[in-house]
Amino acid sequence: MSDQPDIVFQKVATLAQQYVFDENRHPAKQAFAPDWLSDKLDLELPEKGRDLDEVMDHIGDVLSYTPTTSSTRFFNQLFGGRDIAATAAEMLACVTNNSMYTYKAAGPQILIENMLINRLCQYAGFVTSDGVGSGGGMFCPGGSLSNLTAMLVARNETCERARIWGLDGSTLRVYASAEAHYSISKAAGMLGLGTRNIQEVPVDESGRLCVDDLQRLICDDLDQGFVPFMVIATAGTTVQGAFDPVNQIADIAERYKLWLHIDGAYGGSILMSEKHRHLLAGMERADSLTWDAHKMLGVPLTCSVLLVKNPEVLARSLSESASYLFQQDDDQLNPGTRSLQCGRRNDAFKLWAAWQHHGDLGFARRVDRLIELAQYAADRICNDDRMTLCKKPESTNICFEVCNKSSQAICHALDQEGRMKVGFGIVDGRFVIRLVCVNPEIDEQDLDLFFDEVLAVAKNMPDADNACEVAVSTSG
Ligand code: ABU
Repeated sequence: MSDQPDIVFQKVATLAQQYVFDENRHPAKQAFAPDWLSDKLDLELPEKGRDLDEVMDHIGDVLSYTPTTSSTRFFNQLFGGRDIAATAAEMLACVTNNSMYTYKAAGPQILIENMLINRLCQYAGFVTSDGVGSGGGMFCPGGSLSNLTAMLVARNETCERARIWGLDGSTLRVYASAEAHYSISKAAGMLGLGTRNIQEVPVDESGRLCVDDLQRLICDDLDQGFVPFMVIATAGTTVQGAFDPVNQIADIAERYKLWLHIDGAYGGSILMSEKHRHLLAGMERADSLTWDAHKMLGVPLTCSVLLVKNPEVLARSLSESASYLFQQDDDQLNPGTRSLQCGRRNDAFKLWAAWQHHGDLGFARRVDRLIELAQYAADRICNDDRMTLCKKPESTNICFEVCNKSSQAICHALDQEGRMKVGFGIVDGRFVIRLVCVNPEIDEQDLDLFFDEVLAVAKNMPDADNACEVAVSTSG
């Protein structure tokens, strides 16, 4: 094959079409052992380069064994489906290969990114009192990095010397629910806060942070000389999809002057739904919000944004001079002055393309539909005495058990047999199957099929108890 881009791009289009065609025919792939797959695919790096034809064939082989995460049988993670407009833009963003640090290097892509941040801030209620201006933000490579950036900014705004001189010896404390995402603890380790200084606040029976416990923990910490500086509310917890009560948490944050961050990596998109945005009531009182468009909005991974109410805080924590890079245009057009990264891929273009295609109304419909599907799944479980629903779902995750059968074993068997991918979590000290309704391409028949498959593999399994020995945090 010639190295001519047009010929290669034709081949890419053929491979993409083939992948989607196969995905429709075989929506789930058998899980092969890593060793077997390494041998089968010959993944070794050659010393002498191969002809491009051969490379493309090799790429095709790898694709044929790559899990189909956009299919109607993928329920394993908090993303799913394939938004075609966003996928097209993502592919083209690779072709243009801009780095999003300067206007000089990315041109209109920076204008698109700034506009998206502005619109998302409007949804979050991060607007100035005159309603004209808005907060700021930054696209980050995933929700974990958005959360990390929020915690960095909050730390530096509280402890002004920290960026220049390091922490001053005071023991800063962060509060987040026991169901918060593991990135919070990870970030505390990276930021010199210490993982032990994340105070795990107990949750209620729905998996929502208990505000009374938050208040109690803060008072105890103050009595002991700790310095509370940040509280993180989760909007859509990883396992149960629960929404912490933002307004009540905001009351406490205001009382103790804590930075209020909302980890809406999963559930932030609910802000686009008139019908369900009440789940985030009080959002506008927060200081920052993590919002992953690659979850409920279906944009290809990764498309995460950190929004901040005060647009200046990101630069205060992250701006450095680099005369070789920032050579023209004002900082507003040079996002590298307020980003964790230097080289930064363009994650905005695909969201912009999806927004062009669906509009606000289409995104709202998408969110509403996901919640409708989750309700259908919950009803199915309630109406079948072979299964038990753990909790009434608050949003799009449904946690359930098949009576007397191991949730872990069911999930493994479904994967091994190539029937579907679904994961398990822990709720109230029990292993449960976590069904995630995040792909709007799925319909009621697909969910019926899901339960048929679950019950079919469960039927042949020995009885087991899902109780887990250690009551561990269910997050992550
Ligand atoms: N943000 C990470 C989500 C992982 C999961 O789907 O469980």
